[in-house]
Amino acid sequence: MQRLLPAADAEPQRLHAAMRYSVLEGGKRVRLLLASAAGELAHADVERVNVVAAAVELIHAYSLVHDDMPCMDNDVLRRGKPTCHVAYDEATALLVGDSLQALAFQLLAEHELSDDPRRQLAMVKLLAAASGSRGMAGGQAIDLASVGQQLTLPELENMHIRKTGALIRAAVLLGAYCGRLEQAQLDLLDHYGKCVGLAFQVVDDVLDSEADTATLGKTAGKDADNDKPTYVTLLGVPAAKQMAAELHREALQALAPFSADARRLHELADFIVLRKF
Ligand code: GRG
Repeated sequence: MQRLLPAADAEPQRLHAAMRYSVLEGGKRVRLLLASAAGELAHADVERVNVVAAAVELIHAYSLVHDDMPCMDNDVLRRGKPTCHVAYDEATALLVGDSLQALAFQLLAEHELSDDPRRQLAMVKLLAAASGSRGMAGGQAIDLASVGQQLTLPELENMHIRKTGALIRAAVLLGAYCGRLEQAQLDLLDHYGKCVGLAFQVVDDVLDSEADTATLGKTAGKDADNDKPTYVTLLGVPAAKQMAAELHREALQALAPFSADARRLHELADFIVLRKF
């Protein structure tokens, strides 16, 4: 990503410096690592996998920059540092998000990612669908509309499958698409991605209620402060943890046929569920 982002001294410098700040300064890199591990399982070319992994991470970084802005979550801390609009300004943060999103699709368009051009087009479509109004942005819209509302468990799940799950699921598939796998194998990985994507959010809700701001590097307890429905408010902490454990088990089950090739995806599922930050 150091290499793929515009240099901080390239014109317009302030925007490029803010883009680099928002992408390169910290973060767990879960989506990037999932794409990379799925590519490894598919015996894909590493350079190709690096491009799709970076594209997914750029979309994620854009979503965090916009999510933190005063018109959305209005947060001042991200990855242990001032959020983009605080470190720079609101207009710059808006443009950072726009530019990171555009750069992600530029990367998918300008690098050869598959021997089959139809597969490459499908990859562009997959990332667009995961990011757009039926995926992450749509989930965010439902999230904003849900403040102060009571959601049922299926409604909450629908929101999170879109807001958080869609991009995580796409990360796994995009990595896998760089290699050559049978459709049945792709279906198993898709199921793995769906399970870890939802598990990620369930764990995020638990951490928001249990961990402190210093550990998370972002403001803890925001969901309760904002009166947002979460797995914790709906189910309570023990049942939310139980749900994460079940999703974890289901994700590992999907990996079973790949045996040792799936070692890194296995480790990432463990990390997603057992993480403390
Ligand atoms: C603004 C279109 C748009 C979407 C925003 C992803 C998102 C939608 C908002 C982020 C708010 C949030 C806290 C969501 C919960 C799960 C989540 C995505 C947490 C942040 O992801 P991590 O923990 O972040 O992977 P790092 O910093 O490690 O990359």
